[in-house]
Amino acid sequence: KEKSASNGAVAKSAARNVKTDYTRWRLKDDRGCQTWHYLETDKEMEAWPQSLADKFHLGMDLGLPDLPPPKTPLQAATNGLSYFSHLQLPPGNWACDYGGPMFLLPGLVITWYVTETPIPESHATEIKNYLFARQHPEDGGWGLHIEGESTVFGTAMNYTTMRLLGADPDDPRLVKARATLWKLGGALNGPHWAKFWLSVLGVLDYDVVNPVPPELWLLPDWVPIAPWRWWIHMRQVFLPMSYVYSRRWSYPLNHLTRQLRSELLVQPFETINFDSHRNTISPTDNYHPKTWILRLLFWLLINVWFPFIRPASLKKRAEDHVWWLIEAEDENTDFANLGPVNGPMNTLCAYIHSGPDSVAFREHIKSLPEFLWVNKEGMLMNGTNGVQTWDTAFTINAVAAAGFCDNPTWRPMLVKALEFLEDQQMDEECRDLKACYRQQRKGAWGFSTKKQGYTVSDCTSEGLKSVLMLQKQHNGFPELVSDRRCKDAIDVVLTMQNPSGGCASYEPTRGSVLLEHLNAAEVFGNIMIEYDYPECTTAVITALHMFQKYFPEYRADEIKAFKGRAVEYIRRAQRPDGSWYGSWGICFTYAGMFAMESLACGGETYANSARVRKGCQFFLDHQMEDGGWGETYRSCETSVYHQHARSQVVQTAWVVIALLEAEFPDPEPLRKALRMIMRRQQANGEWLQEAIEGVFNKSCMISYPNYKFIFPIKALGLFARRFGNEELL
Ligand code: LAN
Repeated sequence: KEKSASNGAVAKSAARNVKTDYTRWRLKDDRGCQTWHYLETDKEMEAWPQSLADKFHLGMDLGLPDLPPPKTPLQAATNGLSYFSHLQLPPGNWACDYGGPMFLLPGLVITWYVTETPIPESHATEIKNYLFARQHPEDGGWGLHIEGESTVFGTAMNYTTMRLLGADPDDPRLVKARATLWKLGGALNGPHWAKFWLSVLGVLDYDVVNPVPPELWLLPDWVPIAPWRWWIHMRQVFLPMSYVYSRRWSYPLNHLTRQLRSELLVQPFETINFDSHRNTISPTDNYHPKTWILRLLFWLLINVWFPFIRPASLKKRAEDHVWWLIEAEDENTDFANLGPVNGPMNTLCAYIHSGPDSVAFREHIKSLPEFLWVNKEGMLMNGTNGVQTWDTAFTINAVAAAGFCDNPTWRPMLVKALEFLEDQQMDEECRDLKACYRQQRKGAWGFSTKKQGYTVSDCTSEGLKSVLMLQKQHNGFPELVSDRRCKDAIDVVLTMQNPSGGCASYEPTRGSVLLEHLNAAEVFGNIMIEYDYPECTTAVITALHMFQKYFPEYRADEIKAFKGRAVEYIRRAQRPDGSWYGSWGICFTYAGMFAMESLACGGETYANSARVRKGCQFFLDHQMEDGGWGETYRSCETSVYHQHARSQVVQTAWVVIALLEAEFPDPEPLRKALRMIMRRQQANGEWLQEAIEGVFNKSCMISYPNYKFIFPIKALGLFARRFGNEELL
């Protein structure tokens, strides 16, 4: 089946392997809505010069001068901030490459392809470049995320993406990818989401897709498995997926998709019994194997419910209701949508339901580029439409911790950041809040933008904290966010506590943990419901704590009770070895930092708490030779601390912050850690990218490139304020 690549093919693919002219890319930031533009003409280039931030994100030299070599922690923090301040964008926020997951671009490119949306040459070229750059050199495959080993999901989907964008199947890199895919059993061994997208494309048959019945949305709310109880990302993906599945919509077969059938499958398409492959999956992809209950449910749906019981009228009602919910999501997010999976899927639904000329479809096509990002390797898809509010709030927090807020040098930067946060606070509820199962949002901040409009417990808390830090803790900042709006934020936060005392991400937990038995996605863990997270809970505790200082009267009893229960949850969440498991950053070093902050808020420190001492000991036991800390993403997958071969600047900063929050008395281990952080700093103040920092759903990693600035600055600053700004180097 395989043709060996002739030299001709190599030459051909090398010729195709062009790069765009990187001096022509620009990042536009319109109130946080970030899009990359490729300027075609010199006139445009003149009118819109490339900024330092553009150059930084594109991996170009900024030409910034060397700074005076730092000797003290505050000098190092100043140099770091001086570099980082150049990356602030005009509306006041910071942006970054928010890549990591390798299953996002395929959904977007398949959607573009099947809706026959023209793809700009610049984009097609750089997406291919990115995927080539991220192909594993040993086997030519792709994983679930950039650091993960090759999987069917990653390899089948990104291979397909390459082909849709015009890559040559004889290109030796594609030949290699194919060989790996076949070794893993081909596309039939892919997880649910791969089978879904490839059926949409017309490369697989819908019989291979485990059922996604839209009628689940008609279940009364009291039913324990009703979708409104699921974690928001699952139900908002399930929603459009159920619509497309129910319509069994697929793209008409053409030459390319026929070719893809033979490239992705290890046996001829015509000979395959697709239904018998619904549950086949490669071990590389099977992080969360399906339960027998789920398999039984699927079997009953396929063999009993769909063919014999379900009336056509019910199918129609379900589809209509699902479409109503999709429209509501589109309107409530101004077509930004919750995330990078339901964004393209809702686009496809608009196309199927209302056609290529509909307003909805066209608005979607305009919004989708907000997920795209350009870095030195090419174009990728971000995990959200940006990290605007989150990184901006954290930056203010770090600058404040370092005691830099009163320094006039940083004033304009901080005022801009405050202006951004002011602009991004949500000021009205969404339409049909109850019927769409949405959480209260007036007064909230989200992770990315107000336009996306989803409340997140810790983003609201971090947003509020940074506003209070500037407006209340320091003089001379404009009062942009009124007291009323601060109270609105607290009103939202007060809706977010679980009976356990902990806080989840977007909403309080709505369903039983037993729902995890219905996790059909295979590649992720803990996706079906919200859980308590030490990270989110801490952000809430610290926000309430700070708020009470300035508004001691407002809902005082509720806040006190909330805080007490939340700190109690943090205590309970500590594991016997003294650590806390992190769900959004890698991993124990991340959660430990938050937990220590919570305990400090509850008055517990090294001097008076065995719990805190145990937490500190856990960290000390893992300090590396060079003074740093480093753990790999395996910690997240396995819930066991996995030491990295090399210490990591970001994780080291997290631990330093944790130990300082704990009031760990001995400065020596901290000095050692900070020396390591200072030695890694470049002469221009920058820190270089190291291993990936973030995670979701236990198995998928995601980049937080700004953390390498934010957390070292905070750690250096906090140390100096506690132990003095002594010379460390
Ligand atoms: C995020 C990013 C931010 C993150 C924090 C605020 C850090 C966290 O404390 C709460 C949860 C939240 C908001 C979060 C949830 C899940 C997201 C949106 C992501 C990890 C970014 C990408 C991920 C999303 C689910 C990716 C799409 C994948 C699916 C499985 C649908």
